[in-house]
Amino acid sequence: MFKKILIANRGEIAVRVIRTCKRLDIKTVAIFSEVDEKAPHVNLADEAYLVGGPRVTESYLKIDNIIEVAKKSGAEAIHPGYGFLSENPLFAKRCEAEGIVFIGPSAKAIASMGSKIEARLTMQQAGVPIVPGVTTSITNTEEALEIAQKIGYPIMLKASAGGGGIGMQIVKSDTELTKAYEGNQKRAKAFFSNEEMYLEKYIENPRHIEVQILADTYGNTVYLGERECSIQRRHQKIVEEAPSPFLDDHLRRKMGEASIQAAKAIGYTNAGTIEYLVDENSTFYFLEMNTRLQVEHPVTEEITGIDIVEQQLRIAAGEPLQLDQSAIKCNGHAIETRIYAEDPVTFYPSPGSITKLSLPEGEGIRHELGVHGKSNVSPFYDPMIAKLIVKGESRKEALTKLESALSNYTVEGIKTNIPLLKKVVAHPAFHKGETTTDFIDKYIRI
Ligand code: MV4
Repeated sequence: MFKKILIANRGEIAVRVIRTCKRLDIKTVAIFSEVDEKAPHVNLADEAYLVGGPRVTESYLKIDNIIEVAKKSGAEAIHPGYGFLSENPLFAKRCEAEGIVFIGPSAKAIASMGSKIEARLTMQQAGVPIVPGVTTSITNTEEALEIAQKIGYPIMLKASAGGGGIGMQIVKSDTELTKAYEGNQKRAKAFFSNEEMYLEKYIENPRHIEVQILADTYGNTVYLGERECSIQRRHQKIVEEAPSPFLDDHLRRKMGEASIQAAKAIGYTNAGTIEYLVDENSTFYFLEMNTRLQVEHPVTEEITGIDIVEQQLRIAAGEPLQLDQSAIKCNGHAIETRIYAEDPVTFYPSPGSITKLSLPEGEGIRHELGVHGKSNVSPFYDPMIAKLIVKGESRKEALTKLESALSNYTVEGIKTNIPLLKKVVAHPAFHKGETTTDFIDKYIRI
């Protein structure tokens, strides 16, 4: 196992990785920007180094500076967390070239899932169901129209380098497609420096269900059940749970096995997530693969009892998985809510100084925190400041715990989305498990 690793991240996820390292007796090296000197991750790590200015491009994305700190501190490996450099194949490659272990998959596996068109083709060939549509890029409007008519409207026009909701558009007719085509292409070019686009059938009001996998470097691959992540706004998830209230054991196994095929098809190693859309008829379609640790990993940890960060470290250190599929059992029900420093109505970020922070405690309540009681929430970074995770024996028990925990959660000095989360969690449709991607629009923002 590693003796010392660098964590190329900040906030709650840096704190989360440090926690597992402490338990495994691994020394930690934090990096920080000029405005993060007093951040919790800096204080908790064994060593911490300033890497640059407040902007992420000057600090948390500055590959040269991060590599320099890794070398100077003697870190053997780098954990990228999520966001930032976690899905940057150039960074993974650079680590390798410098003799530092990247705690994640190979640069090749990252790149193969970064191109959504290539990902679709690979998954189709591996026998993983994909959304009906093309597996090559569309080159002009005429071709787009011809294919759209074959697929049948509504369709979705997506940027191949996109993902997570950016660079995609619903199109309902030939006229709309003609209008949407060039604009979407321009945006794809501006956002991703890549104008490749593709078309898919639009799946209406789907659920968003993802499968967590672990794959070691010896060809052992397992799935750790699924997470239901349908409740989101502006393509950002705010409530996630495991297991999904919608899946039965049969569908769970089918999606789990498809996910193993997906991972094997690209020689995947480390922890990864395969995202699916699931329609009302329980048909599931591959959407994207996330080649990193995800924000919502704690709900899987709660029901499986497996520390996913520990598994990432062991896999990266070259240890074989000690878990086989039959040993992985899911128990109880876990729900995560993401606490954002934002206006609960407009969803605009609300940076500023926290003046008071008081958290509910109790059995089955877990916190992942990126701030403390005197933190200044900076406008330079993602406004997610914490996660509240509850676990109960049943979904009902977890829900009761969550409602009470949210009402005892106090953050003063800044606005947060806690009022919105309370509304979601108290809603009868949420209690019934009617969690589709249109939940917020349908039930909350009336
Ligand atoms: C879709 C879709 C319906 N049909 N693709 C949005 C985020 C990105 N990961 C993919 N997204 C979607 N792709 C087809 N063919 C609906 C969505 C979608 C969505 C997906 C997951 C979670 C929330 C969502 C909210 C709106 C739309």
